[in-house]
Amino acid sequence: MMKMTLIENKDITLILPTLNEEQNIKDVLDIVNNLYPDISIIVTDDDSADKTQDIVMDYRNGDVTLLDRSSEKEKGLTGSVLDAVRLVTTKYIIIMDADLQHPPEKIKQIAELLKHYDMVIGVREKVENSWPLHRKIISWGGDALARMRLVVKPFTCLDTMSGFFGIRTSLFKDVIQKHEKKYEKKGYKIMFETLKYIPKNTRIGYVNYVFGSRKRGESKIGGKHMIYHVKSVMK
Ligand SMILES: Nc1nc2c(ncn2[C@@H]2O[C@H](COP(=O)(O)OP(=O)(O)O)[C@@H](O)[C@H]2O)c(=O)[nH]1
Ligand SMILES: [Mg+2]
Repeated sequence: MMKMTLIENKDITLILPTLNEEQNIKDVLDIVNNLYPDISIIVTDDDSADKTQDIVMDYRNGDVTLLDRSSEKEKGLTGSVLDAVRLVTTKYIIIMDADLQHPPEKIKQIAELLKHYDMVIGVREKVENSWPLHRKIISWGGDALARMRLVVKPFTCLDTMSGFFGIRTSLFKDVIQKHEKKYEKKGYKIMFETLKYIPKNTRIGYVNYVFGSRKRGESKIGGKHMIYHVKSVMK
């Protein structure tokens, strides 16, 4: 009889990067723990000035670890996720924003596809909020540059600018070990950077999602992140 390979919640670590998410982090942890009991969660925080870290430390549901990067000199979203990956002991990793713009319900679909693919990318089929024009241009331009950079690859990524994705831990650790120095640690585009370095034969799956609007707190993305992205495209 063929053995069914099911990915269980305990095989997954969810990495949530945070910077001043006191208004969102408890809801995110509650929703994820309710939907996926036994999942491991790492909140990787870059010295939030608000109560984010206190909320995570006091949180008593499920398996939640706080990675406190307060003493880290080089802060940044990508660097904080790379550090979190080092702590992971489960077979699979899923990275998700901690502001509910990425729908936690989609974790299930990403996990299911990880049975068949090495990496599963969340593709924004719709952006719910009304982004200001400059933000649209940044996103469109960033994607165009990233696609050019990836043209040498035997795959076409359907959303290079997405921050919601899952990956086999051993593959991710391998890529990071070999290419860590080249990652733009202060940047936002860790998924794109990983695509630059993954082996040619990596099997990539896709899951569509609606990029929701940020209901609480503020976006931290700014002009400097565009520069980090351009630097990354050129590397
Ligand atoms: N650890 C860490 N997390 C960050 C940093 N900047 C943003 N984040 C988190 O990364 C996620 C996406 O950031 P956000 O500002 O919402 O970007 P946007 O959705 O593109 O506007 C959120 O969970 C943020 O709290 C950072 O420098 N370090
Ligand atoms: Mg956001």
